[in-house]
Parts: sequence; structure tokens; C-alpha cells
Amino acid sequence: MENMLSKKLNRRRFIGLSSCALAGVAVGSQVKVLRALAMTGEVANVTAVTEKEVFTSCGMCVNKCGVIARVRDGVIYKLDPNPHFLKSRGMLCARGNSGVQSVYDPDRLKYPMIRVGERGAGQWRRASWDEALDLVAARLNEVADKYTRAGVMFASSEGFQEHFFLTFAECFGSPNTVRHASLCLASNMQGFGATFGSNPTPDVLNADYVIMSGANRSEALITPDSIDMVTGNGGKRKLVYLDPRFTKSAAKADEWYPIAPGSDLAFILAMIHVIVKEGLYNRSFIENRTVGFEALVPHIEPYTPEWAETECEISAENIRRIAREFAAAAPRAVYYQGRRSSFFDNDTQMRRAMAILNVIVGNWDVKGGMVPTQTIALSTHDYIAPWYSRLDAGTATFLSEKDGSWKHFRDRVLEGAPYPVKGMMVYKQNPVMSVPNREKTLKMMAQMDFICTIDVTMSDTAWYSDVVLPEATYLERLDPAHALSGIVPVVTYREPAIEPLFESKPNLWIMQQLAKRLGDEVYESFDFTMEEYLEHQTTRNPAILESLKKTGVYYEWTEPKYGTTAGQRLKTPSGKLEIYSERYAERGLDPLPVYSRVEQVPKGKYRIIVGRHAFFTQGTTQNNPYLNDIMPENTLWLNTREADRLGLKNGSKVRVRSAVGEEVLRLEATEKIRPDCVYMAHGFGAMSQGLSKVYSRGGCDAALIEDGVEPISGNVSMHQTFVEIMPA
Ligand SMILES: Nc1nc2c(c(=O)[nH]1)N[C@H]1C(S)=C(S)[C@@H](COP(=O)(O)OP(=O)(O)OC[C@H]3O[C@@H](n4cnc5c(=O)[nH]c(N)nc54)[C@H](O)[C@@H]3O)O[C@H]1N2
Ligand SMILES: Nc1nc2c(c(=O)[nH]1)N[C@H]1C(S)=C(S)[C@@H](COP(=O)(O)OP(=O)(O)OC[C@H]3O[C@@H](n4cnc5c(=O)[nH]c(N)nc54)[C@H](O)[C@@H]3O)O[C@H]1N2
Ligand code: SF4
Ligand SMILES: [Mo]
Repeated sequence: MENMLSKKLNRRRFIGLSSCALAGVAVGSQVKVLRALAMTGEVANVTAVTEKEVFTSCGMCVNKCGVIARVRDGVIYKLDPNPHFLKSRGMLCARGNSGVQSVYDPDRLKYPMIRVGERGAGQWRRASWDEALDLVAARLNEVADKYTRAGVMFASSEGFQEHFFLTFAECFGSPNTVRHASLCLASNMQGFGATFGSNPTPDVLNADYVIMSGANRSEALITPDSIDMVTGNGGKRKLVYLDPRFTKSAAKADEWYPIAPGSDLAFILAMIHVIVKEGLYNRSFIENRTVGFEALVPHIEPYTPEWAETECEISAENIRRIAREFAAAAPRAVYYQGRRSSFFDNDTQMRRAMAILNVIVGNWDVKGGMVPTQTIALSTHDYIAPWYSRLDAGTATFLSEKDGSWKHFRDRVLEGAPYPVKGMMVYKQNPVMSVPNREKTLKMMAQMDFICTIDVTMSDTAWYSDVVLPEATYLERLDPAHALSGIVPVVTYREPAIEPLFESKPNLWIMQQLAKRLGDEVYESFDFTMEEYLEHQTTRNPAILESLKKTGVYYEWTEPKYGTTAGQRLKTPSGKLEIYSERYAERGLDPLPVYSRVEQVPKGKYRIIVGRHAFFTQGTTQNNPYLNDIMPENTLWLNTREADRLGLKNGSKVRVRSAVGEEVLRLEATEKIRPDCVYMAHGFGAMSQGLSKVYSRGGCDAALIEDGVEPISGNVSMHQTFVEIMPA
């Protein structure tokens, strides 16, 4: 069977071998489980047997928390946390609770739509699936015939059914998949990966000392960290928080420093300086588990706390004290790496420094430190990019073959070199809103011969497409099993709470129907049902599927494991933790992080920084009726003193202008931000009239942000744009 798995195209026979009995997935058995739980007091009020309770997993953000959907008479009326799912510590956030509205929102996509007017003018006609799919297949073939198959790009973001979209790209024959990593965490993965061999997980629950910089866990929610940072370790742990804004995380922290944007690297290098100079590092750990410490010692010589103070605006005294406290708490200490690292063009080296700081005090593979990330293996077919080179090949030093770099990709499409890309398929991604410099994205789309978007709402990207295909929402789908990695890894999945409403369809069905129209060779890879796919994923261990059906989750162990890498080679070239990176040196990069100052704010301007709001997921949930009700538009945060100086009144409309765009939104004069920065929550100011509640409400940050890029990973850098503010 394994051999057949490795046969890339002929998966049909393989999948055909496994039986396909998922029929009768017993809702009854779930009710029994819930009743049992109710008796133990774990779940309250499970009485109504006429109702249906379905195990699913939240689709409102990347965390995929375990959910029980409660259905009465075919209507989903409530979503509750699945008590078997440990990662969310028994909670659902505001967005998770509002998921019901993704199904019943009048604005959801209901039917396939074909554009009739100019692109972006919003004239559509409803089409049958057959007509829409025939059109998409014909247009894809046209582009392929004219420009080769690499002439179609496939833009997508994470999700349970994204795999089928990537498989479709692969079978179609295009290497040009462009995923969200280069807008999000690519430099983080690179910096920590280069040091640890993989991206570790911080054991926030058990750490005694946590430093968070550029990570706002009380609003940008990552489970379980968001909860553990507050409640873990009996609330005894110390939290030091660095952010130019006073966020909700700052409110929960023991110490908050409004650090100068882009200077975190100075702070970290100075901490390393203190720890090395004062001999506070873990000598035996360094000898046994790391390479390159001897090179670090002279390297950090100039990075004194006094020097750093002038860069990051945190006093030398505080840097010294925090370094000593951190080292004293080690190894139960975490310099938290955050997630979105699309800040500055020094981000990979900054994350490298964070990793090195953790390493020298021995925070690795121990309780309360950085812990190897674990994942439960599921069978899949591996994505193997076709042999053509990616359009953006060679743009970043360590470009991911699967993710690419949105910024570089778009530039090359606009240049038309080294080859033309004229077709665009989009799945679960909204690049018009999520890639900096919206004007450029629209230009890139304008030169496409054909654009098709598969979404659940009429996103801005859908609005500028030729064909829009409605996917069923996560609550209406049977999805593949999904492995969530972490210190305690888990497998989760989704049963449909209800049948897809209107004419929406799951992505697997959409890919199958398109594949059929593109010929047997493509279709062969899609000739299976979701039930068969689930069986295939769990062939190596059928207990997984059994457990998923019974409890909605599968665990191999439920307590953290430490010390699993003792005596093992890590996935770095040396097999050890790499303080000095030979691989970076070979590629002409600084093998140890070197500080350079980011461009400073010119007089009369402000640095625009962006970030998350707890109610909204990127550019996605702003139109959700429940969430929109709480916050219908975003505001521009400006320091009160600056607002006074400019004569701008709180609540008045202001115009924000950068070199690439202009937006108008309401001013929020606040003490919660440094005077040299402004901030706006991401995801507002939509152009799509299909999003009736956020259409033209608030401002769109993507319209203002220039397209800087971090050269090692190809990640965008979003905090390097300066804006002027004036009354509107
Ligand atoms: N509610 C909610 N939760 C989410 C998401 C969501 O959209 N909504 N999205 C998920 C995703 S995809 C991601 S990537 C993560 C993002 O998680 P985070 O990366 O933690 O969140 P952000 O809000 O993007 O940025 C973090 C903070 O960095 C601050 N900051 C800006 N510049 C600097 C700087 O130079 N130095 C320092 N120290 N701080 C700076 C910003 O003010 C902001 O508060 O959240 C995930 N969780
Ligand atoms: N200016 C600015 N840009 C940013 C950020 C920022 O803070 N500011 N953050 C960056 C970060 S960290 C990230 S991760 C990226 C994220 O950027 P994207 O990957 O583009 O993600 P979203 O903005 O969440 O858009 C996801 C799209 O998928 C759709 N969708 C939701 N569920 C489903 C589904 O089940 N099926 C289908 N087919 N579609 C679905 C939504 O309606 C939405 O249109 O954005 C990045 N871009
Ligand atoms: S954090 Fe909130 S939105 Fe994200 S998966 Fe969990 S409940 Fe859903
Ligand atoms: Mo992200």
C-alpha cells in the first residue's frame, strides 16, 4: 500500500482498496457521549434527544477549536466547545460562537455567479453549476494552450479542504501555488527553523517567565497560548510585553514597554550580551547541544544595553534586569516567537536572535521552555510540485516551493517575466485585502485573462473575479481529518451539522467536477468520496477514525512530553541547535544576527502598524452579522497629543495618505499608542458590495501599506510605511 501511495497520479486504485463505510455515523452515539459527559458535569443541559449534536471543528480561524454544533429541526442554533478538545481549554471565542452566522448570513454565496459587466463593476448573473464549471474548465484550457500550464496561478490559504485545491494545481500541471505564509509567518518559520531545525512550541502553560514581543495573544488568539498566558502556572508567572501599542495583552502583563517599532532585535541582542557577559548562560547545555557559541561571544560585544537603549527606548537598567530574570527563570522561560512576522525587512534575523536567546539559557525540550512541536501523522498524498520552476523562483534566499512569496510573485506577473501568468484560481484566500499595496494586486488581476474564486462570501477578490463558486461553509461539510500540531498534538475533523444550503458545494466536489472536465488524467486523482479519503487518512491507525466519530478528536497522549530529542539529531545541518548558521554563511547571509536600524519616521509623518482584533479574523469576519454589530468599522488610532497638535477631534473623519494609497476613516485619539505610530485594525473598508455591512465602512490597511519584503524568506514587511494624516 505504501508503494501505491508513492505513485503520484494513480491514487484511484489505492483509495479503492479501502472500504468506504462511514455510513450511519451515529449521531445517536454522540448524544450518548454527551449524556455521559453531562452526568459527570462536564457538559451542562444535554437533555433534548430529538436534537442533533454534531462534532465539528471551528472554521472561523486557524486554531480549529473542537466544536459541538447543536441542531434543532435542521437549523443550527448553537455552537459549544467540545470538552474532549483540550487545546482551547474548553472555550470558544466570540468569532467561534458567531460561526452560525456564516451559514445564515444573507450575504453568503448561494449560487455560482458569472460576471457580465466590467471586472469589479459588480454585475453578475446566476449560473448553473454545469455552465460555470464548463466555463472555468474551458478558460483554464485556453490559458494553458496559450501560455503553458504554469500560466495559471493557484492562490490559497490553510483549511481542511485546501489540500484538494493544491492537488488540483499539481495535476493541472502548475508549480505556481501562492499561499498565505509569505504574508504571515514565513520569516518566523525561517528564523526558528534555522536554529532549532523546526519551529518549536513555547510551553506557555508551564513557563515561569514569558517575554512576548510583537505577539498580542489576548487579541490575536492562538490556542492554547492565549488562555495559558493568563491562567497558566497558577497565574504566578511573569509576563513582559513589548508593543508600540497598549493592547489587551499589555493590560494583562506585569511589565509593558512601548518599544520603538523595528528595534526588537536591539533589545534581544542586548539581552544576549548581558547573559553572555555575566556568564548566565547554560554552559553544559551549550557544550552538549549547540554549535557556534564561541562565535557569538565576540559578535555580541558591541550590543550593550546602553547602546540598545538608544535604539529600542527601553532603559539599559531594565534590559539588564529582564535579562538576569529571564536567565534565572530558565529553562522554564520563553522568549515567545509570535506568529505573524510580516513586520520589517529584518524579521528573519530578528526571529533568529529570539531563538538564539532561548538556546543559550537551555530553554529547549524541557517543561516550561521551547518544546519540539509534535504532529500525529495522517496518510495523505504528498504535494509534489511539477517540474517547471516557480514564477518567483530565486527571489528570496530560502523561498518555500509550496508557499512562494506573494510580493515577488505579483511583481513577476506584472513584469510578465520569466514567463506570463494569465490565469488565476483562488481558494479561501482574499489577496485584494491581504496582500499589501492593493492597487498593485488589482493591476495584477487586471492583466489576467481569467480569474475564478471559490469562497463562502463575496470577498473583494471574488468581486474582481470572472466566475465565483460558492463553497459550503465549514458547518455544512464532511471534511478530511486534520492534524493540529503542538506540545500535545491532536487530530480533529468535521461532520456536517446540516446539508449545504442553497447550491453551495464542498471543495472536493468542485475540484472533482473541474477535474472531470479536464480529462481522465486529472480526474484519476480525485476519484474517491470524502468517506473514502477519511479512511485512507487513517489506514495506518483505524483507531483515529473511530475516536473522531466518538469524540470529535483523537489524541495519542494528553500530557506534554519532554526530553524527546535527547540523543537525537535535529533537522539542522549540524544536527544540533545552531547558534551560528553555517548554512546562512554559505548563502551569503549573516550567520549571526547583525543589527541594522529600520528606516525612521520622517517629520510630519507616522508609521502605520497593523494587527488583529479579537472579533475579527484577518479580512474575513467583519461582515458577520453578530460581530459587525459589536464593531461596524475600524478607527485610526492616533496618540491624543498628536491629535491635539494636528487639531483633529476624536471621532472625526480623517484622511490617511501613503505613497500607494489613501483611505478615510474615523479618528480614535488614544493614549494607547506611541506618538510616532498610527494603527488600524485589519480587514475593513471592503470594496465588495456583496459584503453589505462592511462595504466602504472604515479603512483598508492593504490600500495604504507599501510592499516591502524580507529578503531571506520572501515574507512581506508591513510596518515600513509612513502616512500623513489630515482632516477628511
Ligand atoms: N482574533 C484573531 N486572532 C487571530 C487572528 C485574527 O485575525 N483574529 N489571526 C491569526 C493569525 S493568521 C495570525 S498570523 C496571528 C497574528 O498574531 P500576532 O502576530 O500576535 O498579532 P498581530 O496583531 O498581527 O501583531 C502583533 C502585535 O505586534 C505589534 N507590533 C507592531 N510593530 C511592532 C514592533 O516593531 N515590535 C513589537 N514588539 N511589536 C510590534 C502590533 O501593535 C500588534 O499588537 O493571530 C491569529 N489569531
Ligand atoms: N494589511 C494587512 N494584511 C495582512 C495582514 C494584516 O494584519 N494586515 N495579516 C496577514 C496574515 S497574518 C495572514 S495569515 C493573511 C491572511 O490572508 P488570507 O489568507 O487572504 O485570509 P483571509 O483574509 O482570512 O481571507 C480568507 C478568505 O477565505 C474565505 N473563506 C472563509 N472560510 C472559507 C471556506 O470554508 N471555504 C472557502 N472557499 N473560503 C472561505 C473568506 O471569506 C475570505 O475571503 O493576511 C495577511 N495580510
Ligand atoms: S480561536 Fe475562536 S475563531 Fe479561532 S478556532 Fe477557536 S473558537 Fe474558532
Ligand atoms: Mo497569519
